[in-house]
Amino acid sequence: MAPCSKLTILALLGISSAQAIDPIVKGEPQVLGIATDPRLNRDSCGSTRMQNRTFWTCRDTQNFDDDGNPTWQITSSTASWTKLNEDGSPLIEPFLDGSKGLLMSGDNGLDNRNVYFSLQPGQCNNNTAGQCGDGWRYAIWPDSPPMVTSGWCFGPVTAYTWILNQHINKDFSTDIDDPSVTLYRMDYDPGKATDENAFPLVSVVSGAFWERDAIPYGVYGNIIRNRTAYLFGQPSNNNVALAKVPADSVEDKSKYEYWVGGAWTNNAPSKDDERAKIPNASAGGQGTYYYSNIWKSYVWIGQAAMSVSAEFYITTAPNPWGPWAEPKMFYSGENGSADLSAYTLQAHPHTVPRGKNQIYLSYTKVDHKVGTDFDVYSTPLILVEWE
Ligand SMILES: *[C@@H]1O[C@H](CO)[C@@H](O)[C@H](O)[C@H]1NC(C)=O
Ligand SMILES: *[C@@H]1O[C@H](CO)[C@@H](O)[C@H](O)[C@H]1NC(C)=O
Ligand SMILES: *[C@@H]1O[C@H](CO)[C@@H](O)[C@H](O)[C@H]1NC(C)=O
Ligand SMILES: *[C@@H]1O[C@H](CO)[C@@H](O)[C@H](O)[C@H]1NC(C)=O
Ligand SMILES: CC(=O)N[C@H]1CO[C@H](CO)[C@@H](O)[C@@H]1O
Repeated sequence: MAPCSKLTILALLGISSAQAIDPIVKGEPQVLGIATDPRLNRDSCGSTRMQNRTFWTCRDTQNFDDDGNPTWQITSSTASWTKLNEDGSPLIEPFLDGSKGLLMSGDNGLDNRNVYFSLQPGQCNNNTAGQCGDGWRYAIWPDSPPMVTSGWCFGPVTAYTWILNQHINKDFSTDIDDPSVTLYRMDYDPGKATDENAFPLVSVVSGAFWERDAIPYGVYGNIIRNRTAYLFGQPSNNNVALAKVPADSVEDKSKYEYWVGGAWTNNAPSKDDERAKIPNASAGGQGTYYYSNIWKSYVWIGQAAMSVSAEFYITTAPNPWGPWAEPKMFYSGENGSADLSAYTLQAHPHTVPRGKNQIYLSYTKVDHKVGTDFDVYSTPLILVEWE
């Protein structure tokens, strides 16, 4: 399939103007099936496009045993590839069991045991889960998909992900509310790749790109437009703040600017600075930021704060810094049967064919496997049409 059109390039350059819009769902959203690597039980997948394929990163991953039960060993992050149709939409295939969905593939190492985003020294990296042996673990979990900063259409691809150096107890409580943040870089050259199952190589740019108690810009979401990376951060007080940096200078902290009190400044605000807060920039939970070419609008889609159900919210804005509209609920998906029934609500804007007023959604659905002690995780994929 053709990786890029002239319109894509114009959109990346940010030539068109922007506006806020009022999204209305057209008809009944369609559940297309699940996105799955049938070998794996895992959660919290997000996706980005790398030229002619979709690249996914996910959180905690277990293998299934022969009875279809998850095995004990946890790997804190893994990756996957999926295929696209000629028009850029996800390739939905029939599966052997009669269902259908999006087949995720790729090599997560021997017995799927490679941690994709490496655990750093001091993060109990003697095991793939970051378990420290006393109920505590370093949960090195991506909150948003990799941000591609070059190679959108051809040539080598560079991408980045910021991850909180999160230290949590069994009950998810933490001893550090706002941990430091590791910046990971991914490098991949589709034209030169000889093994289609190999993933982009990951390296650590900095284990503390944002220091402890700083605003974790980039962790909560990102948008690339006009060769600028807009990076959203949400510290533990739940305020959403914004920074920007030229897309080719992500690793250079001196190039960052911060949105404070309605203007850009070179001085990073403190996490509790109310002037850095962007009202209504999300509904509070995990989600996805993007720029919609058809709406000419910035969009956030995701979950409400403290929710564990598959209720999708949306808000839009003419600029990344707002004003953002009041978030509204637009779709309620099937909840899982487990207590933590649904989370990691995501949008997949890069798979919307040119000219279509649509969005693809996914979430982590958690079901209790009847007659066992196990929870199983799935990733339903939904297509929404807009008026
Ligand atoms: C990993 O290291 C931690 C911290 O040193 C230790 O408590 C834990 O028992 C180790 N785990 C394994 C599986 O060796
Ligand atoms: C994607 O493009 C590469 C060349 O850049 C090619 O080798 C590969 O077969 C293509 N894959 C798909 C799924 O179209
Ligand atoms: C794109 O960036 C350039 C240079 O930073 C700036 O002058 C221009 O106003 C920006 N365009 C838009 C649409 O934001
Ligand atoms: C999912 O759970 C929420 C919260 O309990 C509920 O409001 C919603 O109706 C449920 N969705 C479906 C499709 O049952
Ligand atoms: C849902 C939500 O957060 N709404 C807020 C949008 O912004 C205005 C102005 O700050 C608030 O009053 C709303 O509560």
